[in-house]
Amino acid sequence: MKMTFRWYGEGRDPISLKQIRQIPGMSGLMGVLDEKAAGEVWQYDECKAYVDHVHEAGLECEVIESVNVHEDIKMGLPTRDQYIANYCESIRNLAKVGVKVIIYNFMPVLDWLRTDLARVIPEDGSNSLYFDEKDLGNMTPLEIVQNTAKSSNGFSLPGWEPERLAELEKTLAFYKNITVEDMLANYKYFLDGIIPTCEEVGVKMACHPDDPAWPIFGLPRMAHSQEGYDKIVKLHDSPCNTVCLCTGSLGSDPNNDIPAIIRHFGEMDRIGAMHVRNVKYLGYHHFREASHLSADGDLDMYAIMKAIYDTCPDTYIRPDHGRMIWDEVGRPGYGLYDRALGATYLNGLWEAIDKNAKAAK
Ligand SMILES: [Mn+2]
Repeated sequence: MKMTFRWYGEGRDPISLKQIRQIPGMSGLMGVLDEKAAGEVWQYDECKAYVDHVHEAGLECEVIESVNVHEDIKMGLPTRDQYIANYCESIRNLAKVGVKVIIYNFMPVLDWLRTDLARVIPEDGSNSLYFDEKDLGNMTPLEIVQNTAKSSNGFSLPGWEPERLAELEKTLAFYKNITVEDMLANYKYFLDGIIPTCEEVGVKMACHPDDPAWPIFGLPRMAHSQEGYDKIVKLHDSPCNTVCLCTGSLGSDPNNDIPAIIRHFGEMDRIGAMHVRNVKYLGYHHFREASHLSADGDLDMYAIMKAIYDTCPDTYIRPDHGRMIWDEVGRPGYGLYDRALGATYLNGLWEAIDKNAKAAK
Protein backbone atom coordinates (compact mmCIF):
# COMPACT_ATOMS: atom_id res chain seq x y z
CA MET A 1 0.00 0.00 0.00
CA LYS A 2 1.19 3.47 -0.74
CA MET A 3 -0.28 6.33 1.31
CA THR A 4 -0.77 9.46 -0.77
CA PHE A 5 -2.34 12.93 -0.53
CA ARG A 6 -4.35 15.04 -2.93
CA TRP A 7 -2.61 18.29 -3.90
CA TYR A 8 -3.77 20.94 -6.35
CA GLY A 9 -0.46 22.48 -7.35
CA GLU A 10 1.67 25.50 -6.50
CA GLY A 11 -0.38 28.68 -6.12
CA ARG A 12 -3.62 26.68 -6.24
CA ASP A 13 -3.32 24.82 -2.98
CA PRO A 14 -2.58 26.62 0.30
CA ILE A 15 -0.83 23.45 1.51
CA SER A 16 2.85 23.10 0.65
CA LEU A 17 4.61 19.97 -0.55
CA LYS A 18 6.93 20.32 2.44
CA GLN A 19 3.94 20.06 4.78
CA ILE A 20 2.71 16.98 2.96
CA ARG A 21 6.17 15.41 3.06
CA GLN A 22 6.20 15.85 6.84
CA ILE A 23 3.07 13.73 7.37
CA PRO A 24 4.33 10.35 8.66
CA GLY A 25 4.26 7.57 6.08
CA MET A 26 3.38 9.78 3.12
CA SER A 27 4.84 8.29 -0.06
CA GLY A 28 3.52 10.75 -2.61
CA LEU A 29 0.63 12.54 -4.19
CA MET A 30 -2.50 11.94 -6.06
CA GLY A 31 -1.77 14.98 -8.17
CA VAL A 32 -3.81 17.04 -10.57
CA LEU A 33 -3.18 19.70 -13.20
CA ASP A 34 -5.96 21.81 -11.77
CA GLU A 35 -5.85 24.42 -14.53
CA LYS A 36 -6.76 21.95 -17.27
CA ALA A 37 -10.23 22.09 -18.77
CA ALA A 38 -11.98 18.85 -19.69
CA GLY A 39 -10.94 17.70 -23.14
CA GLU A 40 -7.64 19.59 -23.22
CA VAL A 41 -4.41 17.67 -23.81
CA TRP A 42 -2.13 17.48 -20.78
CA GLN A 43 1.09 18.37 -22.59
CA TYR A 44 4.29 16.49 -21.87
CA ASP A 45 6.17 19.59 -20.69
CA GLU A 46 3.40 20.49 -18.25
CA CYS A 47 3.25 16.96 -16.85
CA LYS A 48 7.04 16.83 -16.57
CA ALA A 49 7.31 20.17 -14.78
CA TYR A 50 4.59 19.17 -12.30
CA VAL A 51 6.07 15.74 -11.55
CA ASP A 52 9.67 17.02 -11.35
CA HIS A 53 8.55 19.61 -8.83
CA VAL A 54 6.85 16.92 -6.72
CA HIS A 55 9.94 14.71 -6.88
CA GLU A 56 12.14 17.60 -5.72
CA ALA A 57 10.02 17.73 -2.56
CA GLY A 58 10.81 14.05 -1.89
CA LEU A 59 7.40 12.75 -2.93
CA GLU A 60 6.25 10.37 -5.65
CA CYS A 61 3.60 11.15 -8.23
CA GLU A 62 2.35 7.83 -9.56
CA VAL A 63 -1.34 8.70 -9.42
CA ILE A 64 -3.09 11.58 -11.17
CA GLU A 65 -6.71 12.53 -10.57
CA SER A 66 -9.32 14.42 -12.50
CA VAL A 67 -8.21 14.00 -16.08
CA ASN A 68 -11.76 15.07 -16.79
CA VAL A 69 -13.75 13.40 -19.55
CA HIS A 70 -15.25 15.93 -21.95
CA GLU A 71 -19.05 16.12 -21.83
CA ASP A 72 -19.26 15.40 -25.58
CA ILE A 73 -17.82 11.93 -24.88
CA LYS A 74 -20.40 11.25 -22.19
CA MET A 75 -23.16 12.52 -24.45
CA GLY A 76 -21.91 10.49 -27.41
CA LEU A 77 -21.62 13.46 -29.78
CA PRO A 78 -19.70 13.17 -33.07
CA THR A 79 -17.03 15.53 -31.69
CA ARG A 80 -16.08 12.85 -29.13
CA ASP A 81 -13.46 11.25 -31.40
CA GLN A 82 -11.21 14.30 -31.18
CA TYR A 83 -11.61 14.43 -27.40
CA ILE A 84 -10.81 10.71 -27.11
CA ALA A 85 -7.68 11.25 -29.23
CA ASN A 86 -6.72 14.11 -26.88
CA TYR A 87 -7.32 11.85 -23.89
CA CYS A 88 -5.00 9.19 -25.36
CA GLU A 89 -2.33 11.83 -25.81
CA SER A 90 -2.68 12.90 -22.16
CA ILE A 91 -2.37 9.23 -21.09
CA ARG A 92 0.85 8.87 -23.11
CA ASN A 93 2.32 12.08 -21.70
CA LEU A 94 1.48 11.12 -18.12
CA ALA A 95 2.93 7.63 -18.62
CA LYS A 96 6.20 9.18 -19.84
CA VAL A 97 6.62 10.97 -16.51
CA GLY A 98 5.96 7.83 -14.46
CA VAL A 99 2.22 8.01 -13.80
CA LYS A 100 0.71 4.55 -13.25
CA VAL A 101 -2.94 5.29 -12.40
CA ILE A 102 -5.37 7.92 -13.68
CA ILE A 103 -8.50 8.56 -11.61
CA TYR A 104 -11.50 9.98 -13.48
CA ASN A 105 -15.25 9.85 -13.36
CA PHE A 106 -18.02 9.43 -15.89
CA MET A 107 -20.74 11.36 -14.06
CA PRO A 108 -23.01 13.31 -16.39
CA VAL A 109 -22.71 17.12 -16.03
CA LEU A 110 -22.47 17.46 -12.29
CA ASP A 111 -19.63 16.14 -10.23
CA TRP A 112 -19.99 15.59 -6.47
CA LEU A 113 -22.82 17.40 -4.74
CA ARG A 114 -23.32 18.79 -1.22
CA THR A 115 -25.90 21.16 0.22
CA ASP A 116 -23.49 22.69 2.76
CA LEU A 117 -19.71 22.87 2.48
CA ALA A 118 -19.08 23.89 6.08
CA ARG A 119 -21.70 22.37 8.33
CA VAL A 120 -20.71 22.82 11.97
CA ILE A 121 -20.52 19.55 13.89
CA PRO A 122 -22.21 20.44 17.20
CA GLU A 123 -20.14 18.06 19.34
CA ASP A 124 -16.78 19.70 18.71
CA GLY A 125 -17.26 22.86 16.63
CA SER A 126 -15.39 21.57 13.59
CA ASN A 127 -17.14 21.66 10.22
CA SER A 128 -17.45 19.37 7.25
CA LEU A 129 -19.23 18.77 3.97
CA TYR A 130 -22.91 17.95 4.40
CA PHE A 131 -25.81 16.76 2.28
CA ASP A 132 -29.54 16.72 2.89
CA GLU A 133 -31.71 15.98 -0.11
CA LYS A 134 -34.54 17.93 1.51
CA ASP A 135 -32.42 21.10 1.34
CA LEU A 136 -32.28 20.82 -2.42
CA GLY A 137 -35.96 21.70 -2.27
CA ASN A 138 -36.91 23.60 -5.34
CA MET A 139 -33.40 24.80 -6.11
CA THR A 140 -32.43 24.37 -9.74
CA PRO A 141 -29.09 22.74 -10.55
CA LEU A 142 -27.84 26.16 -11.66
CA GLU A 143 -28.63 27.68 -8.26
CA ILE A 144 -26.87 24.82 -6.53
CA VAL A 145 -23.78 25.34 -8.67
CA GLN A 146 -23.80 29.05 -7.85
CA ASN A 147 -24.20 28.38 -4.12
CA THR A 148 -21.40 25.86 -4.19
CA ALA A 149 -19.06 28.30 -5.93
CA LYS A 150 -19.93 31.05 -3.43
CA SER A 151 -19.16 29.02 -0.34
CA SER A 152 -15.88 27.49 -1.45
CA ASN A 153 -13.59 30.01 0.29
CA GLY A 154 -12.64 31.53 -3.04
CA PHE A 155 -11.28 28.29 -4.51
CA SER A 156 -12.74 26.74 -7.60
CA LEU A 157 -13.77 23.23 -6.69
CA PRO A 158 -12.76 20.18 -8.71
CA GLY A 159 -15.54 19.24 -11.07
CA TRP A 160 -17.32 22.55 -10.49
CA GLU A 161 -15.24 24.78 -12.74
CA PRO A 162 -17.37 27.71 -13.97
CA GLU A 163 -16.20 27.25 -17.60
CA ARG A 164 -17.44 23.71 -17.62
CA LEU A 165 -20.79 24.64 -16.18
CA ALA A 166 -21.52 27.67 -18.33
CA GLU A 167 -23.74 25.64 -20.60
CA LEU A 168 -25.38 23.79 -17.77
CA GLU A 169 -29.04 24.29 -18.68
CA LYS A 170 -28.51 23.18 -22.26
CA THR A 171 -26.60 20.10 -21.21
CA LEU A 172 -29.19 19.12 -18.61
CA ALA A 173 -31.92 19.39 -21.25
CA PHE A 174 -29.91 17.12 -23.56
CA TYR A 175 -29.59 14.43 -20.87
CA LYS A 176 -33.36 14.24 -20.44
CA ASN A 177 -33.40 11.90 -23.44
CA ILE A 178 -30.38 9.80 -22.47
CA THR A 179 -30.91 6.55 -20.58
CA VAL A 180 -28.45 4.63 -18.44
CA GLU A 181 -28.12 2.14 -21.34
CA ASP A 182 -27.20 4.99 -23.71
CA MET A 183 -24.64 6.20 -21.16
CA LEU A 184 -23.15 2.72 -20.88
CA ALA A 185 -22.82 2.56 -24.67
CA ASN A 186 -21.07 5.97 -24.69
CA TYR A 187 -18.88 4.82 -21.84
CA LYS A 188 -17.92 1.66 -23.75
CA TYR A 189 -17.03 3.74 -26.80
CA PHE A 190 -14.73 5.83 -24.61
CA LEU A 191 -13.07 2.81 -22.98
CA ASP A 192 -12.63 1.04 -26.33
CA GLY A 193 -10.89 4.21 -27.51
CA ILE A 194 -8.47 4.64 -24.62
CA ILE A 195 -7.79 1.27 -22.96
CA PRO A 196 -5.53 -0.04 -25.79
CA THR A 197 -3.33 3.04 -25.22
CA CYS A 198 -3.34 2.34 -21.46
CA GLU A 199 -2.27 -1.26 -22.07
CA GLU A 200 0.52 -0.12 -24.37
CA VAL A 201 1.99 2.40 -21.90
CA GLY A 202 1.13 0.64 -18.62
CA VAL A 203 -1.45 3.01 -17.12
CA LYS A 204 -4.58 1.94 -15.22
CA MET A 205 -7.77 3.97 -15.50
CA ALA A 206 -9.69 4.07 -12.20
CA CYS A 207 -13.33 5.20 -12.20
CA HIS A 208 -14.43 7.23 -9.18
CA PRO A 209 -17.98 6.61 -7.91
CA ASP A 210 -20.96 8.94 -8.14
CA ASP A 211 -21.17 11.17 -5.10
CA PRO A 212 -23.67 10.95 -3.47
CA ALA A 213 -24.26 7.34 -4.44
CA TRP A 214 -27.61 7.68 -6.19
CA PRO A 215 -28.97 9.47 -9.27
CA ILE A 216 -29.57 13.22 -8.86
CA PHE A 217 -31.84 15.48 -10.91
CA GLY A 218 -32.87 12.42 -12.91
CA LEU A 219 -29.42 12.23 -14.54
CA PRO A 220 -28.28 8.81 -15.78
CA ARG A 221 -25.56 7.89 -13.27
CA MET A 222 -24.01 4.43 -13.26
CA ALA A 223 -21.19 4.14 -10.70
CA HIS A 224 -22.76 3.92 -7.27
CA SER A 225 -23.10 0.23 -6.41
CA GLN A 226 -21.36 -3.10 -6.89
CA GLU A 227 -23.84 -3.93 -9.68
CA GLY A 228 -23.10 -0.66 -11.46
CA TYR A 229 -19.34 -1.19 -11.26
CA ASP A 230 -19.72 -4.78 -12.44
CA LYS A 231 -21.20 -3.41 -15.65
CA ILE A 232 -18.43 -0.84 -16.01
CA VAL A 233 -15.53 -3.28 -15.62
CA LYS A 234 -17.19 -5.56 -18.18
CA LEU A 235 -17.56 -2.78 -20.78
CA HIS A 236 -13.95 -3.31 -21.77
CA ASP A 237 -12.35 -6.34 -20.18
CA SER A 238 -8.80 -5.33 -19.31
CA PRO A 239 -6.60 -5.10 -16.21
CA CYS A 240 -6.29 -1.40 -17.13
CA ASN A 241 -10.04 -0.83 -16.73
CA THR A 242 -10.23 -0.46 -12.94
CA VAL A 243 -12.16 1.37 -10.25
CA CYS A 244 -11.19 3.95 -7.64
CA LEU A 245 -13.32 2.87 -4.71
CA CYS A 246 -14.09 5.97 -2.70
CA THR A 247 -15.48 4.67 0.59
CA GLY A 248 -17.15 7.96 1.48
CA SER A 249 -18.89 8.40 -1.88
CA LEU A 250 -20.14 4.82 -2.05
CA GLY A 251 -20.75 4.84 1.68
CA SER A 252 -23.25 7.70 1.43
CA ASP A 253 -25.72 4.92 0.58
CA PRO A 254 -25.97 2.62 3.63
CA ASN A 255 -27.02 -0.23 1.31
CA ASN A 256 -23.46 -0.39 -0.01
CA ASP A 257 -21.42 -2.89 2.02
CA ILE A 258 -18.03 -1.23 1.48
CA PRO A 259 -15.68 -3.98 2.74
CA ALA A 260 -17.59 -6.55 0.63
CA ILE A 261 -17.36 -4.32 -2.47
CA ILE A 262 -13.61 -3.88 -1.92
CA ARG A 263 -13.15 -7.64 -1.62
CA HIS A 264 -15.23 -8.25 -4.75
CA PHE A 265 -13.19 -5.95 -6.99
CA GLY A 266 -9.91 -6.54 -5.14
CA GLU A 267 -10.16 -10.26 -5.86
CA MET A 268 -10.79 -9.42 -9.54
CA ASP A 269 -7.64 -7.23 -9.52
CA ARG A 270 -9.72 -4.29 -10.60
CA ILE A 271 -8.94 -1.74 -7.90
CA GLY A 272 -6.60 0.93 -9.27
CA ALA A 273 -6.75 3.21 -6.22
CA MET A 274 -8.69 3.87 -3.02
CA HIS A 275 -10.06 7.00 -1.40
CA VAL A 276 -10.66 6.17 2.25
CA ARG A 277 -12.88 8.27 4.49
CA ASN A 278 -15.86 7.99 6.83
CA VAL A 279 -19.45 9.28 6.71
CA LYS A 280 -22.12 9.79 9.34
CA TYR A 281 -25.69 8.92 8.36
CA LEU A 282 -28.28 11.40 9.54
CA GLY A 283 -31.33 9.99 7.74
CA TYR A 284 -32.60 9.12 4.28
CA HIS A 285 -30.30 10.75 1.66
CA HIS A 286 -28.90 12.80 4.50
CA PHE A 287 -25.31 12.60 5.77
CA ARG A 288 -22.26 14.54 6.78
CA GLU A 289 -18.60 13.75 6.47
CA ALA A 290 -16.93 12.59 9.65
CA SER A 291 -13.33 12.32 10.81
CA HIS A 292 -11.69 9.13 9.56
CA LEU A 293 -12.06 7.37 12.93
CA SER A 294 -14.57 4.48 12.83
CA ALA A 295 -16.24 5.64 16.04
CA ASP A 296 -16.99 9.08 14.56
CA GLY A 297 -19.01 7.77 11.61
CA ASP A 298 -20.89 4.76 10.28
CA LEU A 299 -18.19 2.98 8.30
CA ASP A 300 -15.95 0.32 9.83
CA MET A 301 -12.52 1.61 8.84
CA TYR A 302 -10.77 -1.47 10.25
CA ALA A 303 -12.89 -3.75 8.06
CA ILE A 304 -12.18 -1.50 5.08
CA MET A 305 -8.40 -1.53 5.61
CA LYS A 306 -8.48 -5.29 6.24
CA ALA A 307 -10.34 -5.85 2.96
CA ILE A 308 -7.69 -3.79 1.15
CA TYR A 309 -4.90 -5.66 2.94
CA ASP A 310 -6.39 -9.04 2.00
CA THR A 311 -7.31 -8.38 -1.64
CA CYS A 312 -5.35 -5.43 -3.08
CA PRO A 313 -2.44 -4.78 -0.72
CA ASP A 314 -0.34 -2.97 -3.33
CA THR A 315 -2.89 -0.29 -4.15
CA TYR A 316 -2.63 3.46 -3.62
CA ILE A 317 -4.68 4.97 -0.80
CA ARG A 318 -5.36 8.50 0.21
CA PRO A 319 -7.31 9.97 3.05
CA ASP A 320 -10.23 11.70 1.39
CA HIS A 321 -12.12 14.79 2.48
CA GLY A 322 -11.37 15.97 5.97
CA ARG A 323 -13.19 18.27 8.34
CA MET A 324 -11.97 21.81 8.92
CA ILE A 325 -10.39 21.80 12.36
CA TRP A 326 -8.06 24.01 14.41
CA ASP A 327 -9.43 27.12 12.63
CA GLU A 328 -7.86 26.15 9.33
CA VAL A 329 -9.14 28.01 6.27
CA GLY A 330 -8.79 26.19 2.97
CA ARG A 331 -10.57 24.31 0.25
CA PRO A 332 -13.68 22.67 1.69
CA GLY A 333 -12.81 19.02 2.33
CA TYR A 334 -9.15 19.50 1.51
CA GLY A 335 -7.53 21.06 4.56
CA LEU A 336 -4.22 19.80 5.86
CA TYR A 337 -4.88 18.88 9.47
CA ASP A 338 -7.79 16.47 9.41
CA ARG A 339 -6.52 14.68 6.32
CA ALA A 340 -3.09 14.31 7.95
CA LEU A 341 -4.76 12.82 11.02
CA GLY A 342 -6.73 10.53 8.70
CA ALA A 343 -3.59 9.30 6.95
CA THR A 344 -1.88 8.64 10.27
CA TYR A 345 -4.89 6.73 11.59
CA LEU A 346 -5.14 4.61 8.42
CA ASN A 347 -1.40 3.90 8.59
CA GLY A 348 -1.88 2.80 12.20
CA LEU A 349 -4.65 0.40 11.24
CA TRP A 350 -2.45 -0.95 8.44
CA GLU A 351 0.52 -1.55 10.74
CA ALA A 352 -1.67 -3.44 13.21
CA ILE A 353 -3.26 -5.55 10.47
CA ASP A 354 0.14 -6.28 8.93
CA LYS A 355 1.80 -7.25 12.21
CA ASN A 356 -1.12 -9.44 13.17
CA ALA A 357 -1.07 -11.21 9.81
CA LYS A 358 2.69 -11.82 10.04
CA ALA A 359 2.50 -13.03 13.67
CA ALA A 360 -0.21 -15.53 12.68
CA LYS A 361 2.00 -17.14 10.03
MN1 LIG B 1 -13.29 10.39 -3.43
